[in-house]
Amino acid sequence: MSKRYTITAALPYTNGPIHIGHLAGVYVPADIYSRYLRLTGNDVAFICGSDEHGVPITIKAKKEGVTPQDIVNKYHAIIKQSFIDFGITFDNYSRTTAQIHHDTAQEFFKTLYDKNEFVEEVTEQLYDAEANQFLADRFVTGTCPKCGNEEAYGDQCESCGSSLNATDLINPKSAITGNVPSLKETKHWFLPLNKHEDFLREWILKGHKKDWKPNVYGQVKSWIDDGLRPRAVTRDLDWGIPVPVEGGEGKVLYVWFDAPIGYISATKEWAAREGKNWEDYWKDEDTKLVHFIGKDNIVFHCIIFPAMLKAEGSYILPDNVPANEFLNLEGQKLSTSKNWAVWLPDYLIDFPNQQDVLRYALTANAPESKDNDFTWKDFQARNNNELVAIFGNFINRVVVLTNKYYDGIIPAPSDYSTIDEETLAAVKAYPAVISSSIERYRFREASQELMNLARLGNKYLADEEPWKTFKTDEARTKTVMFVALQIASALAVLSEPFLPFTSTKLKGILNSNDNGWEDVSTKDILIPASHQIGKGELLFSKIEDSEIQIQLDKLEASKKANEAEKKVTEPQKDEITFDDFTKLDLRVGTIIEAEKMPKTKKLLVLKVDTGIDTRTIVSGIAESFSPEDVIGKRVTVLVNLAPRALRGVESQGMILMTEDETGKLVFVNPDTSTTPNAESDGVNNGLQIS
Ligand code: B3M
Ligand code: ZN
Repeated sequence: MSKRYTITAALPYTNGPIHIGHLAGVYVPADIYSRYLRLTGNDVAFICGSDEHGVPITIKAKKEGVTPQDIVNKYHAIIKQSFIDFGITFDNYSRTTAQIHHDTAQEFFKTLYDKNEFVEEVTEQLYDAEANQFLADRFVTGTCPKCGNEEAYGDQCESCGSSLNATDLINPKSAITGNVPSLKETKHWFLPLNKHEDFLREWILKGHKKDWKPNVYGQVKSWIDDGLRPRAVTRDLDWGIPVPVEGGEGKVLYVWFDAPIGYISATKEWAAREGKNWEDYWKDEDTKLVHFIGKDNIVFHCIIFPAMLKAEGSYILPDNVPANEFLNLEGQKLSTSKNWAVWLPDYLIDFPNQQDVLRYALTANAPESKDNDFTWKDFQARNNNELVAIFGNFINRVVVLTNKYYDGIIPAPSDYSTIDEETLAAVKAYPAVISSSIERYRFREASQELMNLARLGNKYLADEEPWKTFKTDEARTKTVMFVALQIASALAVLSEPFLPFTSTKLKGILNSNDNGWEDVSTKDILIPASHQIGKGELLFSKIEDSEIQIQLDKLEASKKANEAEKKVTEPQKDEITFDDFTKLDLRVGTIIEAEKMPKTKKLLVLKVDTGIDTRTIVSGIAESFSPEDVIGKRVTVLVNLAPRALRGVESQGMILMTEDETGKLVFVNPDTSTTPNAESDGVNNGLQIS
């Protein structure tokens, strides 16, 4: 029986392209679910759009010397195209700078304001006097009071997911000037989440939310158990949606207040275009609302937005929020700023028309219950060992043999053997098996069930060997090929949510597009005898090691660039005179003994023959060199540095070190033959000073 669904996918920030982590975490699962619901006859509004407000965009605009609108216009177009390229079938992909969104968000705010759902309060907020700017959200970083993450933001800690007020941060630092912020009074409107604690506890913890994923339910429970606090829903910023009430001049709606309302405004926009009633999708209790997000957005979709909807009073609440965990790349966290990512536009350049390969690899390895790692080797294996060797190989054999034996005309079967009947019965079971996984948001599992159907086809052909019976038993061969073509037709239908481009191609090859999801389990014949199929084409092609190496080299280059960038070039110190310099007594010495300083990670205790004497020098090079590495090494020694006690050992001098282009610690190499103690202009104790 058809139901109505509103499916939302997190609105991507428009301060950069999207990468494989976004696809794996949010957009591919949401698209699989939406395609499946449509295929099974439901009324679906699949909604998304660009999240165009928020501090990251203003930071990027400042950095590039353009306006925030320039930034969002650029990336809105890039992101929207990426979703089209990867077959993410939103019914509407809108944007939060659209007028309809400004109107909807301001109206929503005004409704809560008029219902006295906000607490209006003048509080002290973090302020950067030099930048003349209040510091909220990404304008300030500091240590998370919950988990100690030192790079938490003013509104959220991405490490533990906690939502924060900027004044919660320990050792806050302005992201604009680096200054320690001061406090300054300002008025804001707060949503008193504490007032909604009982409702949230009832709705989620006591209510029927046991079917929420454990990673989601667990996070929400811990926040509610910790006690909820009022959250500011306005900001002293100039980029965003103006606060539509008295006293709101110079203030905008907090981005996480306006963004989720973006789902509603995008639905309105779509419904108006399609002649539908948007309220059916947001105010009808029979509509099922499902939010697809990453785990860092759980608090906003399970606590804050539901509290807003509840306070407004006329909206439905989410039925489920199947948040995924994070995807890592080659063992490291995906990072936009470190360019440690696989950007969707770049992928399509290197792997043209292979969107389904990435969709499949990301689904089969999705971070559904824990963070997971994307490796190019796994990507290659998923393609070569599954898509090519199982799915593609089966289809290719069926199509080639049908064309070779029967000119592409499907032969009529004779009586089915037991194996035929068992195989066709197994095929009929797959819609329910895959449905069960999809309906529980287990898309990894569902994708493997689809691959099992292709395995069934391969096994059937391998067991029945029509290429052998063709010469000896015409009737049997026709029956086997007929059965194999039914399996191929089932794959064409059931693959659509996962491999939409392949499904379309396969339906074209079979010249058949009139089977629905349920038909695979109800119809005895999906594709009839005498039907003409096409010549066929390879659905997938092998990915060579060389193609993978190119990707690994790209990441290596990113790593090197990051290391080079990390080497912050310290500003030059205060100028000294030549006289100051001549006070330094630099000698060429030789390390004759070396040992690690007990209980320390960084220190080596060295015995150095300085040419004057043999002395002990403690050097912080243990993380770069082992004692064996340095014995016998000629080094540059500052011998007239006042002795210092380090961990109880007196160090009588300093060995000069520097860094090479990769940031690795190296000795200042006294590669000179001049004997020590030669005093003259420009030569200071054996070291050539140019
Ligand atoms: N713009 C995405 C993020 O936090 C955020 C989602 C909004 S959904 C209403 O990466
Ligand atoms: Zn934290």
